[in-house]
Amino acid sequence: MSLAQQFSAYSQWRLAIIAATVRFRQWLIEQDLSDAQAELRLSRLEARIREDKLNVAFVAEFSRGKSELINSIFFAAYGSRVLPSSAGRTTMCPTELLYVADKPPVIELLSIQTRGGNTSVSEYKQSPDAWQRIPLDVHSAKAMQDALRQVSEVIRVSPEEAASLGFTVDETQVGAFHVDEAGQVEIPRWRHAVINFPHPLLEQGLVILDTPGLNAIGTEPELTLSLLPNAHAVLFILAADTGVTQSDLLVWREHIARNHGKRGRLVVLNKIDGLWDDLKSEAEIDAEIVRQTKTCADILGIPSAQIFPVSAQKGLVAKINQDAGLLGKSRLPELEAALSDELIPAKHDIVRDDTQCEFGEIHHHIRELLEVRHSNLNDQIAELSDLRGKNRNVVEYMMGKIRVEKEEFDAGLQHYYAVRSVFSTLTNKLFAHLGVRPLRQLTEKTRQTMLDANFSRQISRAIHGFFQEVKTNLKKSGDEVREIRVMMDSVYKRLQVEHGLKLANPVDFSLVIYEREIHRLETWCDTHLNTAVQFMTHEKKNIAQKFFEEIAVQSQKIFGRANWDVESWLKIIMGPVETRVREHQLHLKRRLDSIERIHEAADTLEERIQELVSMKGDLQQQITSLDAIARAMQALMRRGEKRGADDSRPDDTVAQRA
Ligand SMILES: Nc1nc2c(ncn2[C@@H]2O[C@H](COP(=O)(O)OP(=O)(O)OP(=O)(O)O)[C@@H](O)[C@H]2O)c(=O)[nH]1
Ligand SMILES: [Mg+2]
Repeated sequence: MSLAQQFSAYSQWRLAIIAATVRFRQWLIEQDLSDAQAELRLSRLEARIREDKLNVAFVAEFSRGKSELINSIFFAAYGSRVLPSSAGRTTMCPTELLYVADKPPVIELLSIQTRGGNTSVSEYKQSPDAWQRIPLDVHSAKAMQDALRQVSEVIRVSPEEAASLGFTVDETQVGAFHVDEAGQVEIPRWRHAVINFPHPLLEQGLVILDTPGLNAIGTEPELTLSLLPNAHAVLFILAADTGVTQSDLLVWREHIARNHGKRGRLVVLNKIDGLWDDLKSEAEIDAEIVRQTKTCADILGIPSAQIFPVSAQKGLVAKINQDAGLLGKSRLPELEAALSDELIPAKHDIVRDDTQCEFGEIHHHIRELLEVRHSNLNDQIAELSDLRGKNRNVVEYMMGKIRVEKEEFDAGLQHYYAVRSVFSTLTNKLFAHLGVRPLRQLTEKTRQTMLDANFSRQISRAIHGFFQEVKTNLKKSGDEVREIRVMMDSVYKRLQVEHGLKLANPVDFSLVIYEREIHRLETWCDTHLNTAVQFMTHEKKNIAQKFFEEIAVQSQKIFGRANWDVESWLKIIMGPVETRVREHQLHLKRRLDSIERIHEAADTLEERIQELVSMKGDLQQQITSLDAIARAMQALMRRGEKRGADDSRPDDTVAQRA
């Protein structure tokens, strides 16, 4: 199956899960079983799956054929080159190709002058006004090419301005950013481009990142700290005509080998058509490709099998002309297969784990509630059945007994209210460390220290201090999480011992993944920033500040996610207690009501028992439906597990069975 087919099958599977989630939510509402917690968790799950993105980045030195490879893998159906690809430097700024449905097809461009300030691209993404917009006419290949040519635009500025924008101006005539005869330096016109493009794969959540070669990667914090490390797959491209040059090796070591383990990393040896030779036999050509692949593998320090030799250009031509022979020779299908093998199963796992966790817990919670109701009804039926043939005195005695039980339970609730107040004190303490506001204050303080700094040591110290405090806050939050957990443990136990309300143990929560992400940012700073600012100049201070801004944005994101998770966890551990207490209160009230009505002879005993039996029937029906929903969801999960997602029918069994 081609990448496009696999991806689309995966998307269908994802849609089926969303549909099942929506139906489950509706069912809960119809059955009057929904509560704020279930509603919140299911709607968040649905939003997460819906917005789920798959990021693929193409990284290499200039002219290795990144853009051509993107054209041949994703855009051949347009019958021509969509992204500009030509000899020399072509893609001048990092370019993201994606699709957001509520925007028209458009290219959004951020001017290179914005690099003069400290605001990072991530931050600019929050302010749409900063971007220039060029509408995209997707029905005309020619118009589209013209518009997309923007990513190759350059401007000429003075050497001083180029330096102030972070370009290393070369004294010689050969460097990438050199001074020409007129004393000017040619630099990219744009800092970043985002192309909103209704391509079928992009519509399904694929995001493609094309990067410019050269040192652009090293100077854009968003690329280094966010876009590349967060990509689900990174393709590193070499070219057969150049082999592995020093600068290829630098890009590989700095940005790929370090950040990306084997998973999600693909190395491509492009332009193998350069080795095709009519005077050589096929076997000789193949042997030459094997030899070149091995050389590259040795230099990069990876096995030959991890390198995919292809011809992006011939692959594109073959697809456009529907020439199967040439396509085979281009070896593009092998690369596509490897890419989808990297991407799709990893994606499946993430979506499946997330769904299983959220759906599983809500299902468990509701199932438990229904079982409690069921057993309460049984008790009540037994209680009333025992009264058959008994006289008024016995009824009175029973009434008194239930009243006492109810009073005792209500009195016991005082303890529960006290616990609630401790719980909110502890959570307030937790958010004082984990909240985004304290982080914002810390960021501001660090920013100010950096601005005032005159020596590189001060900058290093400011950044070090920032990370120390962030880590301390995370650690303290972890301690508070544990404290809350211990307290809830005792609440759960007490409810069981004193009132016989059985609850499964409160779930655990850990902040380890967030600690790890902060650690990644810190390690990066330790290895890059500290050496970069060793001898401080104005430009270096500027670079350090820009990187710090990106670190601040990334840290905010990490803390934002941690907050979100903690909030859900707090609801998850407190929710069942609230439900059970409420349910038990209702149960006692119902028991008392029925017996009072029987006592006043407003209802006969038999009528009341009949009513309870019919309620039990309804409840059993609900349990059966819920089990069917769970089975259907399990089947849907298994479908994603076993066959990849090759079954593309949306699942409708959930609704039918429910
Ligand atoms: N012979 C041959 N040429 C190729 C192949 N792929 C790309 N090229 C050529 O290599 C040149 C550079 O290709 P691009 O796609 O612009 O390379 P890039 O990596 O995007 O380069 P920058 O955008 O400058 O960073 C163009 O002239 C392409 O036509 C290939 O498979 N075979
Ligand atoms: Mg390019």
